[in-house]
Amino acid sequence: MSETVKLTLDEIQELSLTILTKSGFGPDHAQAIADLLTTCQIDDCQSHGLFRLFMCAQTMRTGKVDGNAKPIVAPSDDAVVRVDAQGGMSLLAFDLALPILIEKTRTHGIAAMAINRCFHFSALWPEVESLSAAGLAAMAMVPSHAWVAPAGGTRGSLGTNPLAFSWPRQGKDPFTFDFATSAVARGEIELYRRAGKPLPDGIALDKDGNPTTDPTAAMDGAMLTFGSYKGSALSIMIELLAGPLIDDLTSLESLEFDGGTAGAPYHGEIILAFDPSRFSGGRVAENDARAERLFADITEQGARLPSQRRFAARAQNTARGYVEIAKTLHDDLMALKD
Ligand code: NDP
Ligand code: PYC
Repeated sequence: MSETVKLTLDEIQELSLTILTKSGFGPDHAQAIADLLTTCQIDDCQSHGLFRLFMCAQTMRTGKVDGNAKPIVAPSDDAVVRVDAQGGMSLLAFDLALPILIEKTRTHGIAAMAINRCFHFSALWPEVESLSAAGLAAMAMVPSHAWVAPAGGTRGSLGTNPLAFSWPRQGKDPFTFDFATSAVARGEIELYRRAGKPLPDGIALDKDGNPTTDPTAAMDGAMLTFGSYKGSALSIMIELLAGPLIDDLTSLESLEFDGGTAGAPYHGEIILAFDPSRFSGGRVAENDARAERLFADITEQGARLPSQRRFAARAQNTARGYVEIAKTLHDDLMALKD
């Protein structure tokens, strides 16, 4: 990062709440979003921290999101908890249904949360980590807007479709990964554009279907999936599980709904949770030890586990009580605030 500005955790909250409230979010949504952005910024997730305030403000400008939506959980006796976000941002819906998902997972061994009719702008790791903090393994998936070409294609059919997973570890940070199935998140491409830097090769096509390293051309063209046809197939799976399976929109339909207004994607989300104590034949401790042996074998050879960078950033930023963000980002946020 070139020139930076230091922000205390209170300053992140205050800046977020001011911008969100000024944009038109009611107090509950503003607080949930500010908490999430603070969590992401402490963990040094630049593409889904304070930077997301622009997307939140723009989504409110579209007039499509309800800044005071009150999510509703549908009663159910089975292992699926459905929560209707009522056209608001997704976070309050997740928070409302989380204790029910945990209870259902403990009852049935495996359970799912389906969030419907939500606008979605956020990273998924805080959600799966709230489940691993309760001793459960968890996965989460969402579509987005159809910005990503399928392997072999040239135009956007798929979303950037993140997949997140978290595995609880006794006395340690969980094993978590959370990544877009596009080669990088759309937010990363926006950060390259803001910094005036070219993209790495192999990430995007221009509008004529030619490879490009120009972030603006990439955003006007199509992004590529990671891992060629493998990432493409995973992305299609996410479209299906977090779209038609739960009676909600695909990324193609989300982009149509957006109608060129540049708001956050509007669709559903699916979260799956597993209770290890119900799967491991009464041998939780032995199976935990086997998982730990695997993690040790990985790290002993110099490889790092996903999320280790993030946990190190959390420890550092929490200890010193501030984060650093790009001055250009800070300047633009101050302009949004005033
Ligand atoms: P990255 O390509 O940076 O990958 C992120 C994951 O890979 C993290 O778990 C990261 O851990 C891990 N990782 C990175 N490098 C290594 C390495 N060398 N060895 C092991 N693990 C590694 O992120 P993306 O750009 O794909 O996605 C960023 C965020 O964007 C995600 O949080 C995602 O949820 C969010 N997103 C949200 C969308 C939405 O619609 N809501 C859409 C798309 C993305 P670490 O953090 O420690 O580096
Ligand atoms: O970075 O691709 C992305 C993204 C989409 C919605 C929120 N983040």
